[in-house]
Amino acid sequence: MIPVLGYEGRCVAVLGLGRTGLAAAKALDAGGANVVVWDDGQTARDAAHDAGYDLRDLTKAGAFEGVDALLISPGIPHIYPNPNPVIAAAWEAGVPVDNDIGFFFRSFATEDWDRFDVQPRVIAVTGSNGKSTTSALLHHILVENGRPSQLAGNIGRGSLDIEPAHDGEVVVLELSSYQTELARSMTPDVAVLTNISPDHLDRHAGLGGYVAAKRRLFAEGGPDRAVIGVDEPEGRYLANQLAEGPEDDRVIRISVTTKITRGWTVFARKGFLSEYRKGRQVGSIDLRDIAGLPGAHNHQNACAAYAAARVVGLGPKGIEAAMRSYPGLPHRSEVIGVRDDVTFINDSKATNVDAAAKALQAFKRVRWICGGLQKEGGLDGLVPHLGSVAKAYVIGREPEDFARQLPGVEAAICGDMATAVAAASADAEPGDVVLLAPACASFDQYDSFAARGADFTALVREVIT
Ligand code: UMA
Repeated sequence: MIPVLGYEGRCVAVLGLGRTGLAAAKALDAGGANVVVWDDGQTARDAAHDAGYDLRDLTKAGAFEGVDALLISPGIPHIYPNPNPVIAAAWEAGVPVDNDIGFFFRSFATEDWDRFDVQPRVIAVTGSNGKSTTSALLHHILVENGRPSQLAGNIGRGSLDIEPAHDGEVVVLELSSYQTELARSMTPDVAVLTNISPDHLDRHAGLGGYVAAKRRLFAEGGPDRAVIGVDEPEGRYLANQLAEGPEDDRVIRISVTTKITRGWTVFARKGFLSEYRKGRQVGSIDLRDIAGLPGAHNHQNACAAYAAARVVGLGPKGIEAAMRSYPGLPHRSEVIGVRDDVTFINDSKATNVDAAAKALQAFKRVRWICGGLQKEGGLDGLVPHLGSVAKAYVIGREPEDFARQLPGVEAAICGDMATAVAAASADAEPGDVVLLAPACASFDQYDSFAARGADFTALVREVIT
C-alpha cells in the first residue's frame, strides 16, 4: 500500500467502504492520519466495524467538526444528479473533498526515489471505451519487456492499494470520469485518452460535463506527453489545445480511421499498426492475427498502449512480441469457446451504445445477446452498425422497448440470459458468432457487468461441453 503523506496526526473522513474506501483507510492509517469512516450501506458499515475501523456517522449534524479532509469513492455522486448529503455537508463545513487519486498523486513520490537510477513514472489512461484493455495491455507489454509495473484504478484495484514503487517502475492507472472529475491532484507523466462517446451522462449533467471531467487529466495534470485518440471531435479539440502545432511531439495522435503522418502518430488501418515520427515511418505491426485484440476497437487500444510504451522507451519489436501473448481481460471480447464453428464471445463490458457498436463491427455474422438497463441517449448510435446482426436475442426487464429501437433486425424477446443463450446457440450456423454485447448497464438483473458476463459464460460452457 502507498502510505498517505501529509496528514500525520490530522483527521481524515472516508465515505464509501468498497475497494477504494477500504484501501484508502488503510493507506491513511499507515501514514499516521486519524481515520474515521462511514458508508451509507449497513452491510459495509458492519464489515468495517468488524475490521476495527473507527465509524463516525457523517450524516449527523456537526460530524465534520475537527475533520481536515473527506475522501470519497467514485461510485458516490458528488454533484450530479444530486450531491450525496454527506458531501454537501462537507462543503458546508468547508472541508476539502478529494478522492484516492488525489491522495495517491500527493503520496506516491518518496525520499527513497533519490537512490533510484530511473525515476518511477505514472501513465494514466482514460476514455469512454477501451481504457481497461489499453491499461491491461500496456501493463502486460511493460512486464513482458522486463519493466517493473503495477496496474490499478478503475480496473478493480484502489490506487492506494499498490506497493511503493521500485527503481524504474511504471504505474499504469486506469481512470474513470468519476475519478478525474474530482481528484485535487493529478500529475501523471503520460496521460492517454482512448476515445470519447456518451456515457455516465446523469453523473456529469450531459456530454459537456463528461468531456470536461476527462479533460481535467490533461489540462490540470500537465503530463509530459499526451496520447490522444483523434477519431472524434473531442479528441481533436484536446490534441489541438495541448500542442503548439502539428509537429509538437508532446502530443501523440492515435487513430483507427485516418493515416496521420505529421508529428508523432500511431494509427491502424486494415489491421496494420504504423508509427510515424517526424514524417518517417519508424514502426509497424500486423495486428490481424493477434487473437487477444480482435476488431478495430481493439486496434485502437493497441495503438494507445503502443504509443505509451514507446514513450517510456520500449522498442516496436518487444511491444509486438508482448501483444502476441496478451491474454485479454474477462468480459471484454473474451472468447469463451467454439462449438461446430460457432464462436461464443463475452463482451459484457460493452455497457454503452458505442462499445456494443464496436463489438458488432468486429464480426461478420452475429447472434447478438443485448439489452438491460438502457442509458440516457437512446440506441440511435447502434443503427448504422446492425448490418452484421443475423438476429438479436434481447434480455433485461424491458426487452420489448429495446427491440423496438432496432429497425430491420429480427429480434427474439428472451428476457433472461438462459433463454437468450439457448435460443442463440440453437439458431447459430457454422461461422456465426454468439456475442454478448448488451449496450446497457446490468443493474436491472445483475449486480455488475462482471456478474452478467459470468452468467453468460457458465451457460455457454454448458452448451459447448
Ligand atoms: N456508497 C455510499 N453512498 C452512495 C453510494 C455508494 O456510501 O451514495 C458506498 C456503497 O455502499 C459501497 C461503496 O460506496 O460500500 C462503493 O463505492 P464504489 O461504488 O465507488 O465502489 P468501489 O468498490 O470503491 O469501486 C470503485 C469503482 N466503482 C465505481 O466507479 C462505480 C470501480 O470501478 C474501481 O475498480 C474501484 O473503485 C477501484 O478503483 C468499477 C466501475 O464500475 C469497475 N467503474 C465505472 C465504469 O467502469 O463504468 C466508472
